[in-house]
Amino acid sequence: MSTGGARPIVTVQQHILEHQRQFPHASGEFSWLLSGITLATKIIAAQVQRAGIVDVLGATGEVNVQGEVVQKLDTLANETIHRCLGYRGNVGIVVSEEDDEPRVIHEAGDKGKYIVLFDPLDGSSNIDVNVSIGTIFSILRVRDDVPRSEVINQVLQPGLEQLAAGYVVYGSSVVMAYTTGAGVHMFTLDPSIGAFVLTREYVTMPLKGKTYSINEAYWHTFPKGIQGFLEWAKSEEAGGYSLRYVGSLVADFHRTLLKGGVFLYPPTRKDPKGKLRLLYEANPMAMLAEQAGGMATDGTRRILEKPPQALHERTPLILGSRSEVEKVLSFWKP
Ligand code: AHM
Ligand code: MG
Repeated sequence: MSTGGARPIVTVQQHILEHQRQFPHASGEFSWLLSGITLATKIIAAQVQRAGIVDVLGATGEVNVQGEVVQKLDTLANETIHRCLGYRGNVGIVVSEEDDEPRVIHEAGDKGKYIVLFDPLDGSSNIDVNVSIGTIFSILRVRDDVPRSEVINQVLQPGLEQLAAGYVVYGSSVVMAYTTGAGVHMFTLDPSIGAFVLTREYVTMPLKGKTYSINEAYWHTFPKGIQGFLEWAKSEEAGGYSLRYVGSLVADFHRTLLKGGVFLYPPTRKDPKGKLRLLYEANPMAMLAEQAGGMATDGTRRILEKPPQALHERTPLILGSRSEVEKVLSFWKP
């Protein structure tokens, strides 16, 4: 059909359906699962945009399994995702940053062949102050070689096994990025029609950038090599880097993906293994980064190759343009 010369409008649903033919795990079920995630993020976006009008700001008074203060929007986002995925027959296990244990939805057979892992609302400290926050997700397939009753062993798969990964950033506009291993694609939520519309296909991360992104307040507790890189980045020799740090991984990664540069969350005195979680923060971002031509490492190995040992395991994370990540590694040998 002719579009009369105008750019065709493609929604995320259409895009997934068309593209699933190109990858080996193609099935209508998989796009059904992804559409559960997009539905949840639209509901979360609506809540985020009305924060302050409806009573969703502030803390719940609880502390999660990671020892962090739980915000009302964290809980709301978590339950929204569970509600949207709970009735999709193909979801077997759901893992969330906000839950101590995985939730088993379907225990056997084809009815639950996917595992969904997510951080429902990343960047919680920014919720109350109208700064960008996000949702991160990762999808794995249930393993045939591990009994379904061994739920934790089912979930502890290295990032290379991810079938898909993505995020939604609730910023000045709401943008979703996803990959199924065939490039990174971006969609912007058009609030007037309630649909994510394709805005960028096959996104590539610039090979080099001019931004480094780190919480430099922890300087004195960083490894010497990281301090060395930061000194270099500020030197005349480096040619003029800028520091940008939102404090929401999703927002900092989104900028790095589009503009290049490097994001760092190294070991600190408070978090000797880094702060970010391997399964639902580092792994999905690493898959997106690599699919866009970038790199993701913990300083010693590729993030996607790390065999996870625990559900809420943390990892150091150096993520971004190849040139900058390699530069960091030239200073830092853990
Ligand atoms: P959260 O998932 O509890 O929000 O924590 C993760 C967030 C990331 O979004 C961000 O990169 C990091 O924590 C910021 O930590 P810090 O305040 O130590 O710089
Ligand atoms: Mg998070």
